[in-house]
This record gives sequence, structure tokens and C-alpha cells, in this order.
Amino acid sequence: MSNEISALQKARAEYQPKLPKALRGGSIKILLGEPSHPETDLDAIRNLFPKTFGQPVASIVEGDGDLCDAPLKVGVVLSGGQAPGGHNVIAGLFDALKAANPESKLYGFSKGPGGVIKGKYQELTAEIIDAYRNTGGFDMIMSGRDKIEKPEDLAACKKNFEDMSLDGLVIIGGDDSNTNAAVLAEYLREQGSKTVVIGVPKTIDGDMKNEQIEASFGFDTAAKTYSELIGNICRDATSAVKYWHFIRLMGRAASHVTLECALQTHPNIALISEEIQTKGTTLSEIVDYIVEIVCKRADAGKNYGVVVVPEGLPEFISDIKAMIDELSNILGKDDEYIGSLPDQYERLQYLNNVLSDRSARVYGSLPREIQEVLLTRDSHGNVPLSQVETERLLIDLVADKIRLMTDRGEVDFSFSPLAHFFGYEGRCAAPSNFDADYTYSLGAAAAQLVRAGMTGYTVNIQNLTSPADEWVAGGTPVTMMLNMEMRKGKQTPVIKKALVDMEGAPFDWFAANRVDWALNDRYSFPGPIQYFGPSEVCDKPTVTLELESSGCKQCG
Ligand code: FBP
Repeated sequence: MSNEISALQKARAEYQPKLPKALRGGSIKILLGEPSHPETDLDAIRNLFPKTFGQPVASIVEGDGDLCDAPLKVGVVLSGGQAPGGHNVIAGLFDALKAANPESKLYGFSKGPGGVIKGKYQELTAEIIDAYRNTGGFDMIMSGRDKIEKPEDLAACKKNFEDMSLDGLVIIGGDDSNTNAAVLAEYLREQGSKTVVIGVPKTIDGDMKNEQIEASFGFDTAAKTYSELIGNICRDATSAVKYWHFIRLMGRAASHVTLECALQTHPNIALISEEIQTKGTTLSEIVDYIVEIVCKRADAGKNYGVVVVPEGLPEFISDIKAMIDELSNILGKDDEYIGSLPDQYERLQYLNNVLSDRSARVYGSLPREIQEVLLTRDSHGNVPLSQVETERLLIDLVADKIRLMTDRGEVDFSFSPLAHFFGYEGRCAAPSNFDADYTYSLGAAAAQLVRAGMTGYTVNIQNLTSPADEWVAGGTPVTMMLNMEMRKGKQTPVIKKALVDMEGAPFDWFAANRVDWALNDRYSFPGPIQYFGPSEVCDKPTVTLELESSGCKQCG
């Protein structure tokens, strides 16, 4: 690493992540359960994944198994957005491979799946690994958002793996990247390749979770980092007593990050996209709700407050969602033509003709910058929501309404809003103890699945609210988590994103408290992540994870 090492980095390099008992060095075996199947779209998924469909769920336990002890060559790649703990997955993988056989080699593919396709890699030595232990970021080998999907990409990967004599590839990524892992695993098995493919659940968004995967890594650290900042802003709000802070939080479609930060800090308003979708709330109703609270607080002499907004919100407001879906279908067919139009005016003219009247009206009513972002998709077909400035849109609409009410003599106070976006600030934070331990364990478990020659699996670590000692590692067949969704106008197999469960304990706890938080100042100040000190401070998991495992005692 070229940069000078900070005092914290130096001390943190010494931290030895905790591991579940079964992964702590003794002999290991893999227990296999019943054949698995996805919850829906069984036939479609079986047809697309004939070689890897139906594989059993696996548990890694202590005992004498026949895992490979010969030297292995394994590749690793980081895919998609950064998430704290990625380096520790690699360190856990490295240490476990070397412990099984010191002659084993680990190769890091650079800049994401694109590096796998191009065959760009370097051997990861102990010296490289040691420099990145317990650090945030993905800078050891960097990341990228390419997708291994075209037949020529799959063939290029196979050839590279043959040239390297690679036994396994570990793909560290979110739902889309783990889906990609399944596609590659299926292809390689069908081609008779020896290379197995294992996925690791990564994303700060917290939306890659299900019965098998309790949490994606990085969510804990990112949510704690944002919560520290929100807490600081709450304190500033009550000190200056003159600003309304509108804070948009990263997290893509799901509102897990926003909900977790609300549970940690108790802002006056938190919008949860999933609730807005369930209730069919319109944009103007959201604005009315915010204005009502702003006015009530002004009546009580509190001309300040804090609003948190999930970045995925636009996709959950019924009229905007319908318009985005229509746009996705149109882009699936006419992407190149729309891209070739000289300016936004021309694009608007064209879209006016092809969108339904309602969607054309909604699209036309949005600010130009948002219109332009809505015409782009990433390689997985997602709208790049982190670029949509929803907090500013809400500020404009709320300010307009308060201005109107002031003109009519209905209210008389000044509304001074400030906009913030917290996203990239949290994705590369030094991993919390939880994420440092969790990711190191995920890496160690991935090594065991590769040693067992398993393919098309995502690593899982369960029982996460208990001490690491009691965590249980295993593997979940990716095909078990798939469903068919429309992407770029085409039915595509993808891992189902976990949205906030409206019946779940985290949402219940929030819903039971939000009226109190809206009008009274119940802010909570979590402060910065602590790496040294009492376990109840340093090892605490997220409120979401705690409530999901213990239920909502406070809600009655
Ligand atoms: P992943 O789904 O790849 O983990 O990405 C997470 C995320 O941070 C989202 O919350 C955000 O919308 C997106 O990445 C931003 O993408 P980019 O890094 O390409 O700007």
C-alpha cells in the first residue's frame, strides 16, 4: 500500500477475527441435506440450470471429512459496489487454503468480473494479504460491474481457468453477482471444466438475505457509519434550531439501510419505500405527510428536524414505478436509438410518443437531471439510483407547498432545508468487529466448499446474533434462491432481492415509535464505530439483526 499507515490501521492490523468453532483449524466435514428447489419458477430455473439444479444445502461441521488436501489453485474476484470487509473475505480464504496445504495458491482477478473475462490476475502473497487485513475498501484487487453473460465471455473464462489450471473461483458480490456465479458454475460443469464457483454474499444494501443467508456483509459497518453521521446531524439540528436536514441514504431498491439508521438514531421522519409501495402512496401524499410534521413541529416552536429517505424511493412510488417499468421495456428494445438522439429535448419528444399518457406526464414533470438518470441502466439492468437526487426533489416540493400555505396565511414560519446524501462515505469504512469476523469466516468457509469440490453455492454463516464461537457455516445452492424477473425487457433468472418485511420486527418497532419521534426530540447518538473496548459496544450487531432474531419486544 502506497499510503502511510495510520495509527488505527496499525493497531487494527493485529486484530485476529473470530471464527465459528468448525472453522478453527481442526478436521472438517461437509454434511449434505435434502435436494433443494427454488420457491417459484421451478421449471424455468430447472431448464436453465440442468447441471446444478436441486443440489442439497450444505453444513460445514467438525469431523473427519474427505476434503481435498492437495495444493489448490483458487481465484477470487470482487464484484459490484464496495462493502466493508471484502479484504477480510480474501484473508480468510487465503489463510484457510494455506492451512489446508501451504502449497495452495490464491489469485486475485483485477477490477471485477471484467478481469476474469480478460484473464487479468496476480498471485496474492502473504505480504499483500497482510497489508490489507481488517481494512475497508476493495483496493487490494479493485472491483467492477461487468457481467459474465455473453457466450464469448463464458468461453473466455473457461479458457483462462484452463490456462491457469484453476480449481475454484470465489465471486464476492451481491444478488446479481451471485446469480452470475450460478450461471458460470452451470456453464463450467456443462463443459466438463474442473473449476468450481462459489459466491459470497456482499452488499451494504442488506437486501441479499433469506432463510439461509441472515445478512450480507458490509451492511453492519455502512449502517453504523451513516448512523454516526445522522446522530451528529440530529445534534446539530437541536443546537442550531433552524435547519431541516433531508438525508438520502444509499441502499438501492430496499430500505434496510434507512430503517436500520432510523432504529439507531430516531429521526423525525423516515420514509420506508416498501410501506409506500404497499399503501400505494403518491408523491404528493408523501409531501403532505412531511409538510404536516414540519408544521406541527413549527407550532411547537421546533423549526428544525431530520428526515431520512431511502435512495430507492422513486421506484416504489406507484406512478413513478409504473413509468420506470415502461421505460425499462422501451430501453430493452430501443436503447441504442434513444442513446443516439442528440439531446434530452429530442429524447423527451420520442418518449412522449411511446410512453403511456400517464407515464409521459410523470416523466415530463421530473427535473431534467432525474429524467436523464432514469434513461440509464447498469450492466445488470438496474437504474443507477444513487444518482437520483430525491432529497432535493422532496425539498423543492415541500418548500413549494409551505410557500403556498404561507401566501394563503395558513402558516407563518421560515423553512430552511439542507440536503445530504450518505452513500460512498460508508462503503469503504474499516469493517466493524462484526463485519471483520463475519467476512473472515465467510472466506474461510468458501475455502472449505472449494476443497469439497462444490459448485454453484453461496457461502452462508448462520446464528449471527450469538457469539462468533456459535456461528454455523455452510453453503446454499444458488439455484434455490433464484426466481424469474423482467430485466431489460426479458425474463431473467435472478436472486430475489429481500425488501423490508412490513410484518417483520424491525419495521414494527419503527412503526410503534415514529409518531413519538416525529414530534418529540428522541434522537439517539450512536457515535463512531468502536474497535477497542467492551464487547457490548464493539461487537454489537445491527438492531435489524437483533430484532429479526429476537422479535419486537417493545411493540407489544
Ligand atoms: P452492490 O449492489 O453492488 O453491492 O452495490 C451497492 C451500492 O452501493 C448501492 O447501494 C448503490 O445504489 C450502488 O452501489 C451505487 O453504484 P456505483 O458504485 O456504481 O455508483
